[in-house]
Amino acid sequence: MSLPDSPEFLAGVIEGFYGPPWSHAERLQAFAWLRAAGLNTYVYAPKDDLHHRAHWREPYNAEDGGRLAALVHEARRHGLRFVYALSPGLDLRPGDPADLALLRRRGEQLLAFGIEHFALLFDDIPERFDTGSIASVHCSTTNHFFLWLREQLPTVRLAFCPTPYCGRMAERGVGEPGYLEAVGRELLPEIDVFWTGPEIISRELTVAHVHKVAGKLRRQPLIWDNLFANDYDGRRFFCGPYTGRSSALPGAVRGLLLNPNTEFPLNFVALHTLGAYVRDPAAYEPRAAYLAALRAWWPHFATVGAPLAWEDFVLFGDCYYLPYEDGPEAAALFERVRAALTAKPAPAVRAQIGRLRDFCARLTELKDRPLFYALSRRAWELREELDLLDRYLASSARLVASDFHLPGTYRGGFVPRLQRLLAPQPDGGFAPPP
Ligand code: GDL
Repeated sequence: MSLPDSPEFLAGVIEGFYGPPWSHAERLQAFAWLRAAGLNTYVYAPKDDLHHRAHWREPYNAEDGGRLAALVHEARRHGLRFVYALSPGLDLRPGDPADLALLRRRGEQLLAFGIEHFALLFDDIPERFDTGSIASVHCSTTNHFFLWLREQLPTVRLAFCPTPYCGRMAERGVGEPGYLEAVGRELLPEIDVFWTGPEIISRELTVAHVHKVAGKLRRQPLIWDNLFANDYDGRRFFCGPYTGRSSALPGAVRGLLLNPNTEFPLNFVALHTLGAYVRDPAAYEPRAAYLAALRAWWPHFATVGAPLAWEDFVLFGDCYYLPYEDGPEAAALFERVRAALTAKPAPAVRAQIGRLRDFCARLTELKDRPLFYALSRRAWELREELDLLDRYLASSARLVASDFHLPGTYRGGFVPRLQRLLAPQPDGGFAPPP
């Protein structure tokens, strides 16, 4: 049985997003945060690292290889499991002995760097094999790699990411119908299988859901959790608590790995609340864990000027909570502002807006410059909106102009115009607005 306190249970981070990979220094910082949060695993899988995906056949040159070997060494020093993932699916030639040899050549070099735990990922790839079953090709490639690795290193571990990696994809027959059942039959039972839950970004993960997929896969899944991923929306980031996961989940899976915000500095709360959840899922209380993690993160918000206010920080964090949920203070502010629009003037609401707007502006004073750079565009945008609302609430007119919010520059651009062409409907579909 997998238990969170067993070294076999993987809990930590998968650097598995699109966009700029973390730097070496950020990964070292990630190791320190993982250790402080009581987590045990880091998975190297940055989608846009050429050696991981587009150029998966290419071994590292001496300089890059040296840096990776140093990273592996540091992970071990921090007591962490280092997992190296390869994504050969973009252009893998099914059953081609030359490709299998190239895969082994990558494995050889990575083993020489001290890596003992691997993954092969087949997510987000074109569905274009015209011969035979795609699931069988993925399973036989992975089985081949695993058996070869095990000859080199008997204790090696390997994980596999299927092409349909969430409930919705499996229902739609992504990859091919019956893909998961084929994995259950054909993938060697020692190999772990990644799963993101009912959705790519799963609001909830229940034991019932996981049992159902475990039945198909014939093993407990290894959760690749995209709750905090923000690569799909450059305007957002997520610093709310790990939540929506049943307290019995850790007993039903082989591990929980967060694929978090692309901007490394924004992941403090994600990692620390995952740590609190894994330590004691039954006692875990998301809001309390959030506030405790914010407290621990607060020193990073020291400024070169007067200190920022803790209450403003909590409200700011609540504005960037979770994909499906604003934090309670942001949700309350939203309702107050909405009500004030038709009941002007609203001095109390304006005062709160003003404080949050000033907090955003003063982030420029952060001593932690990488943190400020990660926040700056989002905080700028929030500040702009608050400023416009404040101007509106300050006037008794129904129509208010602002010299700082002008057509063309403000909310301008091709993408926002495209976005207005189709409006989301209450049932989840899209249609042109009336
Ligand atoms: C995905 C990708 C992941 C990406 C995430 C969020 C998996 C298995 N793959 O589908 O790389 O970061 O969505 O956009 O989750």
